[in-house]
Amino acid sequence: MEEPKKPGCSSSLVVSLLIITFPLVYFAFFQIDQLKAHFANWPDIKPGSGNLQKDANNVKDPFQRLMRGEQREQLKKTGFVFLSEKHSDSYVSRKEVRFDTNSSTVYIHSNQQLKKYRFQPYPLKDYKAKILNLVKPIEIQHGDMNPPACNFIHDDPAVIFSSGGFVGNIYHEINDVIIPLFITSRHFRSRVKFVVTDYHFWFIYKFRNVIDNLSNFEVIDASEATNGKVHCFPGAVVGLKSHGFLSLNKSDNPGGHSMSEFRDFLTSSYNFKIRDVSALIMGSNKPNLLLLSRKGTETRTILNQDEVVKMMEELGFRVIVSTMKMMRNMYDFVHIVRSCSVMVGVHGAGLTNELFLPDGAVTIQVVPLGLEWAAEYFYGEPAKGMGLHYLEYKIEPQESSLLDLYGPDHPVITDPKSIEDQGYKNFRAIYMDKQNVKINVERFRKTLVEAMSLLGQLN
Ligand SMILES: *[C@@H]1O[C@H](CO)[C@@H](O)[C@H](O)[C@H]1NC(C)=O
Ligand SMILES: *[C@@H]1O[C@H](CO)[C@@H](O)[C@H](O)[C@H]1NC(C)=O
Ligand SMILES: CC(=O)N[C@H]1CO[C@H](CO)[C@@H](O)[C@@H]1O
Repeated sequence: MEEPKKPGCSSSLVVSLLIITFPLVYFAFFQIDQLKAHFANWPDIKPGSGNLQKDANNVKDPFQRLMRGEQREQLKKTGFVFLSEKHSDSYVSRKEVRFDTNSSTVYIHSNQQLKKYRFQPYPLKDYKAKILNLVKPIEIQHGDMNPPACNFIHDDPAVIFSSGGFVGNIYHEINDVIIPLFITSRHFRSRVKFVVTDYHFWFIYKFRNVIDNLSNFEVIDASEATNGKVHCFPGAVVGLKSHGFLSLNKSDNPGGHSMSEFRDFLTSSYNFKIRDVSALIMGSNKPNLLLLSRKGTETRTILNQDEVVKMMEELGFRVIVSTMKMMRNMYDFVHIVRSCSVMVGVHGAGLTNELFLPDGAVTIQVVPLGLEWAAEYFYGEPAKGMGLHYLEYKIEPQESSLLDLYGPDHPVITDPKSIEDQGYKNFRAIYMDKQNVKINVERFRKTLVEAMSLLGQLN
């Protein structure tokens, strides 16, 4: 993905549009003890002391794949590289790494002059100010110093990353952590340990199917709870690589990881039986349509949802309306998504679930006033990259709750751009946080008919 194409759109606008709601109290729904039992059988880490000599000779390639050219030469020569890229900073060491979780410092001893790097291991580098207090920085000390003794010695390399930031919002969970984790670690072929700063157990649990299929080992919690522990690894990647919003670039490092590979990986991790939408709509079954309901969020909800559902049913869809309760169980929910030929939602994080739709399915985004660009950029473009059909239904002023609030002649209605130009905070407060939609069912019907025809259900 490229940077925002829209002229005059600032970085802070981009990220702020992303931050939709704050952590749903996910863990509250789980019996933590029971779940911990799930992890109890994973290979354990070995307690130890003293020094670790072994370098990661057996895993040279996975490190080298993360960079090219001069940097790769530097890695071969010195064993380490600091990578400063567009979306993230990361540090790669093929030499022994000691991570003191208490001070959040990574030590790599060598005879070279001591160098220090400090960064947040979270791939929203472009939006540093926004994640400032949400991601604990890591300091790297490389060179001539006295590293602390090891409390734990590991035989496999580590990928160290944060599960803080905007985790709690599904868009960010997948965009900021899960896809970058896949990009950074897939080619280690599960012989890699994940060390998580700003650790949230519920997050690791929620994405256990994905994480279990990227690493053979128990996730290591590097948050405050484990103060005073020094973990030693034969090599490490600190920080995650990102290729841009909800996307993967096959040509970029480490190479070969495209959106289609990521979707294959999801298919295997979640054990999806169906790949292509054609397998769903064979025979006389009505195609399933998932309507992402934002009821309970009080913004960007469909005020006449019942009427909309009725129209969809009349057209021949079997409509499944998502509820908050349904979404709490990730595994079950993504299987529901996979059973659908069409997913419909008003602009918002729920549309991230398009990742789980079968190939050839249709995403329909309802675009409220003022949010055309964000809609296209965050969900429309990515949908096309996923092998999905993508349709938009742009609402008209009559369909926005803002019309009642401001009247037809107010610039909020007539010229959203002018409001945006006055600053993002106010723009967001109006268009993102205060806008519901009352859909013109007759007009929307045409979009649904188009979806039907894309599915080959109309002659
Ligand atoms: C943890 O870090 C704090 C502050 O840097 C330090 O005072 C304390 O001694 C450290 N604790 C351990 C067990 O190393
Ligand atoms: C993908 O990566 C390559 C190599 O880094 C780069 O030249 C290209 O511009 C990237 N494509 C996109 C769409 O970002
Ligand atoms: C448990 C699980 O989902 N394993 C899968 C992980 O990924 C590999 C390679 O894609 C699959 O073959 C496994 O079935």
